[in-house]
Order: sequence, then structure tokens, then C-alpha cells
Amino acid sequence: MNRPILAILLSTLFSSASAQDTLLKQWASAVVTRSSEYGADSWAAKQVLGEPNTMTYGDNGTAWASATQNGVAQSITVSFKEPVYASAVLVRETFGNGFVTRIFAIDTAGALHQVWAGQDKTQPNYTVNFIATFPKTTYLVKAVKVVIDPNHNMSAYEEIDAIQLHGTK
Ligand SMILES: [Ca+2]
Repeated sequence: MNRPILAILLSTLFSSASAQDTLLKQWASAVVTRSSEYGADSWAAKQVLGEPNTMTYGDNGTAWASATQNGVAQSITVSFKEPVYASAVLVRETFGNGFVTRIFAIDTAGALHQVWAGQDKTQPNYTVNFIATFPKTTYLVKAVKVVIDPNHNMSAYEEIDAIQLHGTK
């Protein structure tokens, strides 16, 4: 095979592969449900939507907090505009850091799949993007449920500023 033809074949291969495999990173666009919320506006579940807007570590009304500082497990479920084959979920932690215990991916039929469980080693005192990675799902994901341990820090609320889904179309 001569070189120009090989080059054309290779570029065709790579361009079609990259169009399909481009990693899409989406911020949450809607709240599906939440176990509780501290307020109807400040600290409400809707505070996790869109891009980060909590830039300092601490108790900030621009992040979601559950109704009580400590207690039973809490969760928040958010959806995204474009369903994707998901490979990671970013949780922006802004108070009481280190509290994520489980993450579920919700497929387009509404079924829950646990995609991550483990120890969240995120340290306090800074805003941190905790990224849970997992093998790419074989189904399209339209929403995620993040489960947290409100007792991770007994003298703080565990607060989330934003949630981002990583995946391919
Ligand atoms: Ca707490």
C-alpha cells in the first residue's frame, strides 16, 4: 500500500473514532429528588445545579446541605441533558469533605446501577472535586444518585456545590 492511501485510511479511522469517543462533561441540569434539604433556596438541592459557584470551603448557602447536620444517610439525584455511556462522576465537596459513600447511575429506563462504592478520602479545608471513576457503562445514563454519610464530620454539614457526569455519546 502506498503512503498517501495509508495516511487517508488512518485519518478516516481516527476521525470517526474521536467523534464517537469525545468525552462529554456535563454539569447537572435538574434535581430528580433528594432525601432532604436545609432550605428552600439557600442550601436547597437546586444549589448543586450548573457550574460550581462555591469557591470557599465552609458552610455556604450556594451548596446543597441536608436538613440535619448529622443523622441517617442522605442522597441527591440529579439528571443531565444528554444521556451518555458514563465513566466518571465528579462531586464538588465544599464542607465536611470525605462523605460520599455510594454512587448510582440511572439508565434511560429509570433503573439504578451502583457504579461506585468505597472510601472517599477527600480532605477538608478546601473545595475539592472528588472524581469517582468506573468502567464505562454499557447503557446510557441520564441521571446519577449520590449517597453521602452525614456523620463523616459531626461538627459540620456535608455540602455539595456541583455534580458533573463524564461519558461518551
Ligand atoms: Ca455532619
